[in-house]
Amino acid sequence: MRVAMKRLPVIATLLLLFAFTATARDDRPRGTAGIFDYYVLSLSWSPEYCATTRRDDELQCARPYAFVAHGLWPQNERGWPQDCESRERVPDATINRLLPIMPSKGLIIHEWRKHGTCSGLGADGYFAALERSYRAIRIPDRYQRLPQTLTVDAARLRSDLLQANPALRSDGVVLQCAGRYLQEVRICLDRSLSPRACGRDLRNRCGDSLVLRPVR
Ligand code: U2P
Repeated sequence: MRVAMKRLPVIATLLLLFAFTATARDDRPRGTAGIFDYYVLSLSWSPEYCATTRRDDELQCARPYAFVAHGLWPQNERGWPQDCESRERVPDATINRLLPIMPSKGLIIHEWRKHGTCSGLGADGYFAALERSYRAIRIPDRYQRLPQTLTVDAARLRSDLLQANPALRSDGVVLQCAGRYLQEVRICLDRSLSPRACGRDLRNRCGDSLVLRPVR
């Protein structure tokens, strides 16, 4: 009994530590499939990803991709649900069909587990929605073939995108940068995949002028 009492502070410290690391590791509770407000279609500027991220992803970075599909994220007006319950796996045929626009098998599987499971659509329905929303966006020619680094005003990039896609709303497009470098364009869509305004927590993270690494 006395030994147990002596160990009490140690046990209490261990319990506190465990509780703290569990919270730090995953502060987002599991979402519920199908319960969300809208979607964010996230387009990644592949040259930036390939220049800055350590990856074993030969396919994406061995080829001259420009904007690739990062994901279609079920989103709430604040925050987003993730890692919803599902035992479904992404069929190989779906992966192969997706690779031309989302050129990483690892990313496809990750996006399904983290976001797709929350769509409530099942893997086929989710990736069909992702494909449909990606293909509906017209990327202006200027950004498809970019042999040299391009420095461009954020306002110009936004207006080019809006001009090429008149249905998009200017409050439905947000840019994401790392320093001056463009990483992503995020486009907000309602649950039927029509353009809508982004939630207030989705903010532009680029300065007035930004840099696109070349497509090679
Ligand atoms: O921004 C860093 C990563 O956080 C996840 N993210 C971000 C914003 C948002 O609205 N929804 C969202 O999921 C993304 O994580 P990933 O899907 O890449 O694991 C994003 O890359």
